[in-house]
Amino acid sequence: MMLTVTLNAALDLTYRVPALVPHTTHRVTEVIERPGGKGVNVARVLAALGHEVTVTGFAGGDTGRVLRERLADQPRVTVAFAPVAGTTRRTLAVADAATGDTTQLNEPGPAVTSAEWAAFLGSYEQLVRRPGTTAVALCGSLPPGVPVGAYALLVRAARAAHVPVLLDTSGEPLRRAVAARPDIIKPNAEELAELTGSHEPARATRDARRRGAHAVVASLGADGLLALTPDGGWQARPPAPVRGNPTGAGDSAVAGLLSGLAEGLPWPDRLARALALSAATVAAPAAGEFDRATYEDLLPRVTVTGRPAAA
Ligand code: TA6
Repeated sequence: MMLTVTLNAALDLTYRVPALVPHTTHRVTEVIERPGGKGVNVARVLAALGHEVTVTGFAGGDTGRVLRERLADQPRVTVAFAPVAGTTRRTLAVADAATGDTTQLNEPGPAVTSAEWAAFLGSYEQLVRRPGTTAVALCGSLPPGVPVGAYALLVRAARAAHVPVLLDTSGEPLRRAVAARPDIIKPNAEELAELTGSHEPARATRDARRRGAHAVVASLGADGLLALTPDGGWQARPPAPVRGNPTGAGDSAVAGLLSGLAEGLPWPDRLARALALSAATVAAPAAGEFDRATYEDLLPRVTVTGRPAAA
């Protein structure tokens, strides 16, 4: 059983328009509504891969109710959100069919009180210590009211319970939590540069490890995934770019890394899976989903170069 934490869950809405032109009215040609927020997307991909997964975080108000109901319908997903008096946010992705570009608009999320945060912490400690929890993923932005050191606390609790923990966030919450020594972080190039001050990915991944992360997997868009781990360093590259909606591609990479970790795959295989899943999500209509045919086609064609650490 894996656990994903989405403190700022969302109901994700995607509008497809023929071409996005500022200052004009658009006729939407397709509307997609899905449970979202990064950890929720990770959970949906893990479940589609056949893993049992529990989702936690906060859910409240009408959108929170819809989120719980939709997720409860998903096979292999157990819903364990903590309540919040405020209303779970919505996000809007506007997909421009002409260019293939997506414009993302994310609400800030509900204000979380200190009592709600304390109640969540108690339930998280229980979930992470539950026998059979194989890994935990901490994903996404923090809603207002949640302390900036939240992920550092959650990383420490997972490590105290001897459960491997993967962190996918940005900014100050990432900087503080890296010092708590997560097993894996998965920043994109921008988040890694913000953390380390270096725009050179090889140097920045080394720096992020020095700051405390055991393994760093940087997602570099068309350049694939760059990993620096205690077992060695590798780069996974896609055979060709995939066109489509990139929203949620990083979440699917996290699901690939986590499932590979839980199955005991060696790092190169984990990276190949993460990259193929990420590209297969670009080929799918929404975050938290992937095109299985694209995944199966790409997986054997991902190139992984690098080497294990010297013994
Ligand atoms: O990665 C895509 C996505 O997970 C969307 O589904 C949306 O809910 C958003 O990102 C949330 O990201 P944030 O950083 O605002 O927590």
